[in-house]
Amino acid sequence: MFTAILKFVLLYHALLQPGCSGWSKGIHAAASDLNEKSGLAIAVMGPTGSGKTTFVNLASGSNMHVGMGLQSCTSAIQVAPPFALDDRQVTLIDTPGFDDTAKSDAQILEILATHLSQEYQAGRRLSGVIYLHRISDVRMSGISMRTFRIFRQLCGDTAMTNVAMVTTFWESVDKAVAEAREKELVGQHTFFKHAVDRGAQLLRHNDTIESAHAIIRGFLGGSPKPLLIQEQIVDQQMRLADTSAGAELDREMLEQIEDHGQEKRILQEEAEEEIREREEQARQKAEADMARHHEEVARHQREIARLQHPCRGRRGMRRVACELREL
Ligand SMILES: Nc1nc2c(ncn2[C@@H]2O[C@H](COP(=O)(O)OP(=O)(O)OP(=O)(O)O)[C@@H](O)[C@H]2O)c(=O)[nH]1
Ligand SMILES: [Mg+2]
Repeated sequence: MFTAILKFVLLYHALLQPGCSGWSKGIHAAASDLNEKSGLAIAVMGPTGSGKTTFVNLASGSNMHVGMGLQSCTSAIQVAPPFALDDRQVTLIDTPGFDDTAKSDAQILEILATHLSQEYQAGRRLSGVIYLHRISDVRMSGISMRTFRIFRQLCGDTAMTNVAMVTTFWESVDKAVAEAREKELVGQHTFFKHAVDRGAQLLRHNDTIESAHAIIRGFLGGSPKPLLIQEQIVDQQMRLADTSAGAELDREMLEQIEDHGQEKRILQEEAEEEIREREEQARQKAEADMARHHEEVARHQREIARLQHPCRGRRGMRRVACELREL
């Protein structure tokens, strides 16, 4: 199933290059120029619109295209020019977000997997992964959870110590509300608890350079670790569809297909019920029309009979008088 879907989306991907891909393509070429002397490499991931490109721009002083409307923006990997932080050279890797408006999650996973395995094969390791999540989201939607589950399988438990779960959009929400949401995120296994229990940091970003740099500083003392997907594709020679992230995506897609099937069944039942109701209403109307018609006919027949026999129904002298008048 996944392989077929993946083939389709790759073909689709080849035909379609949306929105701000011009930028992305130019910067994508720089990915191969990234060498070990650049120092620390950190990937920034997360759902579309969570602020990945904004974060990378802010921290690195770049000017990559940021989404302004409802459409997803970054459609390919973008490697920002390295910048100095303390005495290290930091390279941030901006990624397209899951739940993209123009690309399926399978396409996004393919883009991430291709880049990550190429880098790993070339001996370049990530020192960290930043996963952004909007604290302004009223609830952890099904899409956010799906995105996070795929991300978890992409990193694997061992690499979680090199992950920072970073919440964004703090200034867009009342602080008490945002703090309550943060508590919920870290308290539930279906949300971020699983990652935090395995060593991921939970941090806040308040959209300033200082906060972006403070988050990155957390990685300076650590050592690079391969992500699970890198080991599975490069070391274990697995096909993307068979990797943990690929299998997770496959599961998510099957669930979605089942949900759609169920939704379709409900809609079909509702449509059939409506047709039955309309048919019943039409039948009742036809019966009422027919009864009215019979009543009209009967009335006309009574009128005709009265015209033909005007004295019928009268008795005694009144009938005699009537019949005399009719003569
Ligand atoms: N208020 C607020 N707005 C933000 C923040 N981060 C990003 N934005 C805005 O959110 C919008 C989307 O930001 P992007 O940086 O393009 O998001 P992205 O995660 O790169 O999105 P994709 O490229 O589509 O995956 C832009 O209008 C940003 O200005 C933040 O921390 N606070
Ligand atoms: Mg972006």
